[in-house]
Amino acid sequence: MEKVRILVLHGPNLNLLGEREPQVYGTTTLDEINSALQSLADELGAELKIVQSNHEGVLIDAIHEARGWADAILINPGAFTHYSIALRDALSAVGLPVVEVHLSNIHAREEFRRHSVIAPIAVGQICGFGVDSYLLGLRAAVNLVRKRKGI
Ligand code: CA2
Repeated sequence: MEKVRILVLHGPNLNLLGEREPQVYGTTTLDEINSALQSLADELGAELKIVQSNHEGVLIDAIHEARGWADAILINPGAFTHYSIALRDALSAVGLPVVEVHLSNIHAREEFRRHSVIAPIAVGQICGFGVDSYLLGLRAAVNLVRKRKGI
């Protein structure tokens, strides 16, 4: 079975997961999320490249570098979700299918979190399921690549 390549991006402050605000974001650490993603990727026949950064430009560079390698992008843009036109433009420019995920239900939180500038250029958004948002998002990304490429 041909491998599907997925770039996984974690935005700002997600490196703090499990250490602060467990009532909002849970007790799972980013390393644990990445391990769960890797196990699922192995099961699904997918290859992952995982990047976390607190810097917009680093995320944008990773998106540019995904051209020619990745089949799709799974991204939790963190707070950049709500205002980074630069991140949206980069995602849009590379033309790869994007799955947006969030640990929390952004639509049930403060008004400023209810709007995503990424959502209109994403294939879809999954939010509110904690770590499962990522796992569901990975399944969605792999399935849509297999369907589009017929592999
Ligand atoms: O729910 C999500 O996944 C978010 O993308 C998380 C972002 C937030 O700005 C978005 O509105 C929704 C924040 C990630 C910050 O993560 C922390 C983890 C531990 C302690 C503090 C922040």
